[in-house]
Amino acid sequence: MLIDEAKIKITAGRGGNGIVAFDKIKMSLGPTGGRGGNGGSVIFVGVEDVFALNKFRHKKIYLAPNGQDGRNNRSDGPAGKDLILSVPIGTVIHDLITQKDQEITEIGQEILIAKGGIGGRGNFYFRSANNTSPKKYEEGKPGKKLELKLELRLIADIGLIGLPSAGKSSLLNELTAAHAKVGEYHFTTLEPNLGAMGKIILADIPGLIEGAFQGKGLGIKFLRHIQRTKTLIHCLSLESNNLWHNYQTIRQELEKYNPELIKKKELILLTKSDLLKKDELHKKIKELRKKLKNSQKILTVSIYDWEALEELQSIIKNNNHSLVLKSK
Ligand SMILES: Nc1nc2c(ncn2[C@@H]2O[C@H](COP(=O)(O)OP(=O)(O)OP(=O)(O)O)[C@@H](O)[C@H]2O)c(=O)[nH]1
Ligand SMILES: [Mg+2]
Repeated sequence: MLIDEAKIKITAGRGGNGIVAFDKIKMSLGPTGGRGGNGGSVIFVGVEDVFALNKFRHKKIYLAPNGQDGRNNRSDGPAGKDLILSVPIGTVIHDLITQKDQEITEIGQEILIAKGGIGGRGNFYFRSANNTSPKKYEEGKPGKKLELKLELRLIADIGLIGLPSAGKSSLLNELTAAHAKVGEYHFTTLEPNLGAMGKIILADIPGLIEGAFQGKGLGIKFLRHIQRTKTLIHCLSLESNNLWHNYQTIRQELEKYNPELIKKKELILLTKSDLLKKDELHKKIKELRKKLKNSQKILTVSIYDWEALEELQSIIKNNNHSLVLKSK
């Protein structure tokens, strides 16, 4: 199961206290109390593994270790170790109190999200000409505490969308080395699948239906994964006798979710062309073209038609020079 959203609480470590100490042999040599170590910080780091949010499903509270108190002989207490939490690239870290968002977009990228508290100074640091035996020290400061929502927005170049059973997963499997589950029944795909065509990442999004926006079917929560794609491949099964209606159904759900989605570059892909005779196919394309703006690109494909699959692959490649992932 792909966990793409998690709420967690994190607390950075507290700084250790400074201490009061004096040279034991000769009191007159003065103060020697060291500084407390800094508390550990909480740091997020980007990784390729899209399942990296799964660990937050059960464990919700994360504490970085505290710094230790200062030591005698002017020694500082050891600092608390930073707590490193790995999250998939494409994770938005949302601060639930300040509403501020930060994003992890690259593998290895680090974001210091909660800084550990500073250790307090020991009495060694308070010595002066007037006071050669100070008993003053500072307490360590608390680490930052945050409530966060982590939200994964897959970084795919291309999103495959459409009604259930339009053939999205079958296509993903043909175009990439993915092994997405394919089934005759609706809603075979319950979570987005990813596949790579060279450096181009394709996301197969679970089927949408009319009313998905209100939670019908699997709802629209997976649409967040195509917010960053530049191109959508809208799959329409040629089994249907009303392609235009099917097309509009999906477009409306996209628009209700985010009007920006329907401004994305779109390729209309008529799937399962092997099920129709040539004249039937042409009739359906003609009908659809009448309703669409002329500029709209329509392509037909079947998973049993190698030529069409190759053409689709080359169109995707040629249209995606600017979409190639930086981190790949
Ligand atoms: N004849 C024919 N059948 C196809 C083709 N592509 C997919 N199918 C069949 O259509 C059915 C649905 O395919 P899927 O790939 O699971 O469809 P999907 O769009 O991923 O469906 P959901 O995950 O439920 O949204 C399966 O029985 C496939 O074998 C095709 O090109 N030709
Ligand atoms: Mg599917």
